[in-house]
Amino acid sequence: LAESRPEAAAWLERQLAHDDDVRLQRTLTVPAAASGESWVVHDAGHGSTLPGRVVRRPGQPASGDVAVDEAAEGVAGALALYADVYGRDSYDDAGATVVATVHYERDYDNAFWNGTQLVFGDGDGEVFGRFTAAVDVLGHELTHAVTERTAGLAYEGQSGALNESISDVFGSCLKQRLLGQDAVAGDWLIGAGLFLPGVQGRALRDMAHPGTAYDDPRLGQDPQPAHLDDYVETTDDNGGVHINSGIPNRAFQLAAVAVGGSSAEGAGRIWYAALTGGLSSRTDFAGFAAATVAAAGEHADAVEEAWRTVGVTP
Ligand code: ASN
Ligand code: ZN
Repeated sequence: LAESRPEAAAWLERQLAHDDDVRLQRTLTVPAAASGESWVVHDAGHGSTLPGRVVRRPGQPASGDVAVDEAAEGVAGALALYADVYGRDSYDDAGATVVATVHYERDYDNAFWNGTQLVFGDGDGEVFGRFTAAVDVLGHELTHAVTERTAGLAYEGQSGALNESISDVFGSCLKQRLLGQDAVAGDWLIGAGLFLPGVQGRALRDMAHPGTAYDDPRLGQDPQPAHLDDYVETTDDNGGVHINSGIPNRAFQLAAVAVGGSSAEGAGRIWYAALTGGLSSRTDFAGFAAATVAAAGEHADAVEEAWRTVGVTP
């Protein structure tokens, strides 16, 4: 493994070094790197000019800058997930080089895909630490690029909440795969470890229990609904795309456990087939649910039941 996937092995070692829970997890089972894996990490030096200075490419040793190395290892792992499990050659399925920039601006509390590349802030140092620390967030951002090139889900209302959810789905699949966890063992948290000590919260979102990830005076309470009855109608956040994603997130979590095995190879394959199966950009929850049921084969009943549990009729 260390010879075939050095970045993935380094990523797990880094987790083992700083996370007691992770230390209890089983061994890493990331397969060999796809040939032609292509990525590059840049350093913005706390400025806002992108992409910044090149600091690491494939085959080069760890840089010693933890944000650079987390970005490198996370992107390599994400490319391996897409290549090895879904047969996808980078985000465009044509081998595009994944460009990432770390140390973006100062006290920057987010990570994003800007249409061309990944960008990571270092956090403000009070509430948030560096955003490369959460590999599921990295997978979330790269998945925005995949969605853009496939279903092209419009970033508002239900299609926007699906767009957000699909990023959480494959971000979680990435994290669980790198940790060698199946759907039952996974914690289903997005962004665990981003909050610094003193913040009342476990993560940005909880896919298994939407609405319970945090409750802090500085952040308020996690606003995610866990059922369609509690869908939040708002004009903020493009119609609550980061809020209402709780509903399809929980459907995926339930489906992943019902299908069983690894989330990436089980329910993840069904969600990937739906995402890439020719959906319209205005697909709503029911339309996406129907696409997953249609792609689920022998698991169709289990997938339909997962959607019905969150109030969505495929
Ligand atoms: N982290 C956010 C996201 O990917 C950044 C954004 O684009 N609003 O959803
Ligand atoms: Zn997002």
